[in-house]
Amino acid sequence: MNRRGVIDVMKKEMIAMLLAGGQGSRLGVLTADVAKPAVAFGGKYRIIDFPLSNCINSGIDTVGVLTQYQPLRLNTHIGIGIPWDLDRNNGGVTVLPPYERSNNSEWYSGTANAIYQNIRYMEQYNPDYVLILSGDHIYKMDYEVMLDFHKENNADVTIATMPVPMEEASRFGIVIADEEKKIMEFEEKPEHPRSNLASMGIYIFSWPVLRDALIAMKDQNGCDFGKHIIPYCFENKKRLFAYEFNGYWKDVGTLGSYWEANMELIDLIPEFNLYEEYWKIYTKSDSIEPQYIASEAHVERSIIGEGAEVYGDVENSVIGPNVHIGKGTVIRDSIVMQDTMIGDHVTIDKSIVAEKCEIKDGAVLGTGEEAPNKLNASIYSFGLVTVGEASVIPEGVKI
Ligand code: ADQ
Ligand code: ADP
Repeated sequence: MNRRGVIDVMKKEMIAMLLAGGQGSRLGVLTADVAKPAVAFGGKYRIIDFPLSNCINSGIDTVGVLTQYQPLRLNTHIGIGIPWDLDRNNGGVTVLPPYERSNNSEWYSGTANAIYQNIRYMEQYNPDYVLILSGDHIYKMDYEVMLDFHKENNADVTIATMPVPMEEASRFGIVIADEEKKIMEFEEKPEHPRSNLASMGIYIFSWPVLRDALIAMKDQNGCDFGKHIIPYCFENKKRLFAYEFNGYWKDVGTLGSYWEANMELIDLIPEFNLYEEYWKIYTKSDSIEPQYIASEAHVERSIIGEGAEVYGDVENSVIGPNVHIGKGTVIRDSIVMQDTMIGDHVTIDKSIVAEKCEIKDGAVLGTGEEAPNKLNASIYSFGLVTVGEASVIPEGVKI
């Protein structure tokens, strides 16, 4: 209710701000032309579908998506949010491109700076809480449960955390919490981590606390949550709590982790299950004709997207929509993204082939050699062979 006694229809208890602007340089040729959150995943989805679906499944109906790097495909994918039921006039999904460009840079200067630039977007909903999310994690999480935890602890900031292997801890923000889960220390990507409880880069802030911190730190160069906002909250004696998450969560920031997360989908009892009725992952889907598996084809332990046509052998692989796989071709332990044409008698082993490629007859990808590829800069070879979007691999070439 506002002072005129009118119910404030824009008021939201919690809104989400989804950071989808990172360059994703560690994904190499896969992100040469598309933002990391727009990269295909699991034969049907794009990475951003996971946090967006989590929002809608958690009852959050207002999501701002902060883009910056190569946002075209991301924009087309999100559209007006229909697949996630985020297309209402009240709230819904809003793509927020950078508008205040700092000194000859086209970028938001850091994660928190990106959020700061959209302070008015957040204010219009007069939220009690703001949820900050990353656009490049594969997981299912009920943010509502995290919000309950935040409220029970009367927290100012709640950070979702997960134990990670000690040897990987220095890639993350590291948290030291007491028995009540109150955070005693936080260090962003410490060289010598003293705990293996990692920040998942998912935060709930009580809105006035976030607002003050963003304004106080606004002139900070490259203002970032882990480097500036969280330390600022500490210095100002805010109540920070660690919410421990126990489910599957993967930061698919590297080619290895991206490949692994796809492979984990095809286990008999996958560690990460796409088939749960109560927590659906929604995506933009075109109406594509059914897949066709020819009599000479042989398919084992694989995900095959709609509209795919298979005449060869596919084992332990994730094949996207509208992929053609020719006769006598063998695909093993690989990811092939949508609209790729694979000719006859091709071998693809432990490789990632991006969208719209053409792999001509007799080509061999992934012969186990680790030599750098000299053929074309859009192809990487280091254990995993990676072929960038719209590449053409000529007949008989070995990579
Ligand atoms: P990082 O993984 O290094 O650390 P960061 O590069 O800050 O994450 O990116 C977070 C998210 O924001 C990504 O989804 C990225 O795409 C996006 N992004 C990056 N810069 C952006 C910008 N300027 N505008 C819009 N979006 C942007 C963070 C935390 C760590 C934590 C890990 C967990 O800082 O403490 O451990 O996430 O993965
Ligand atoms: P990665 O670390 O693989 O590149 P991220 O998605 O985490 O992937 O994106 C962070 C990347 O985004 C940084 O490595 C950096 O290259 C780029 N980036 C983010 N903000 C800026 C900025 N203000 N100016 C230039 N590059 C930026």
